[in-house]
Amino acid sequence: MPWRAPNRAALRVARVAAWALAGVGLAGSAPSPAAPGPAGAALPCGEFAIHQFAADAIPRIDGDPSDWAEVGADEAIGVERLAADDGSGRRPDPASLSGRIRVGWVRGLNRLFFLYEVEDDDWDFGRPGLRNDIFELVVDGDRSGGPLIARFHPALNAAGPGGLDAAQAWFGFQNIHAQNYHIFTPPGDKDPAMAWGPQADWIKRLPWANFASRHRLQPGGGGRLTLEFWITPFDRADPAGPEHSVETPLRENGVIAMAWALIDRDGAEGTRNHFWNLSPRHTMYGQAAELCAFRLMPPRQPALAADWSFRILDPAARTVAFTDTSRGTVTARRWDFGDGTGSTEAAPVHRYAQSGKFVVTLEVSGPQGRARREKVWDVSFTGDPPP
Ligand SMILES: [Ca+2]
Ligand SMILES: [Ca+2]
Ligand SMILES: [Ca+2]
Repeated sequence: MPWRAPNRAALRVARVAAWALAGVGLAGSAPSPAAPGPAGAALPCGEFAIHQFAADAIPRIDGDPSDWAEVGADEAIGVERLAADDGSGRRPDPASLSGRIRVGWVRGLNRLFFLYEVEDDDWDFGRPGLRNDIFELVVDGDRSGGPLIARFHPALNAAGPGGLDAAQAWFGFQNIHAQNYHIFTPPGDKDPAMAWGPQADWIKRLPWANFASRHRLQPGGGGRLTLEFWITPFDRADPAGPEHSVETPLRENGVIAMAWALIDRDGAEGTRNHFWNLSPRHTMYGQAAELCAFRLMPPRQPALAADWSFRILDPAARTVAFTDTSRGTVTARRWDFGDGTGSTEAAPVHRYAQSGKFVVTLEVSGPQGRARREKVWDVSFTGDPPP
């Protein structure tokens, strides 16, 4: 079923309880709106930085961390920031677990990149099932809040209308408006992660996710794991498939909700197990309001780069709305619409007197200098002329 735009009433309801709309009752119908979460909703921890990579510096998912060198130490989150969430405030013993995690994004891609560099004295992997050292990651891209796993749905096993059984809560609710991944560190022969919901067959594959790790670890031994991956945050991850789902649009300076826990299993029978949590709330794994705030950072050293977008408002009248989308500090701009006219506005609307195909140029200037961006025939009202 195709996605259709939500009406305004639905959006208003969504702001009240986006998580409730996201799942049960709507499964199998059109996706619920990708509404923003409650503005400024308080999250119990943060704010952490998501480093912005330039389009020509996107990390390659190969387990080689060298492409992350530009991420500053202030943008890395050390394992020492994690703690037990039982009120004790205990933190990991560096002899048992240490390292850091870095998160990145690229403007224009709805993907979250991670570099996980962790040392453990006793890597637990190679056994079947969930018995593994695990990086448990929870993402709520639009900060919809509320529960995200079936077990926490307030109407689970409730009598009467609105009540759901465990299967309904699983297929109609789990991981839909926010997502939980149990990433195996390292996976050994397993799939890289357990995606904890009925979207598992597609959500952890390309193009929505990609994982690679490098290590020389043996089960029960110590050492360093380097894991590199990306995932896609979804406002709605529909069990019916990606074509029914809505990615979270990532925007510069936007704040998403996210947290993770390192489940460190040490000792032959897991007698020394720890759940080291970035959030102070234990149940963040299934309660999106208990996640931390992460900001999608602007570029560290934005060079001046000219760019612009356009939208044809009326093809018959040939009116076009242009928008300056340049990066860097712009103090002056000059449009050449390709028909002998121009403008100095940031977002001019122009009417072309004649039909045709146009070469439009924007030149911007500021303290960093001057830049131009020309687009050939993007603005066209007719087919191509004969060669
Ligand atoms: Ca890499
Ligand atoms: Ca350990
Ligand atoms: Ca371990």
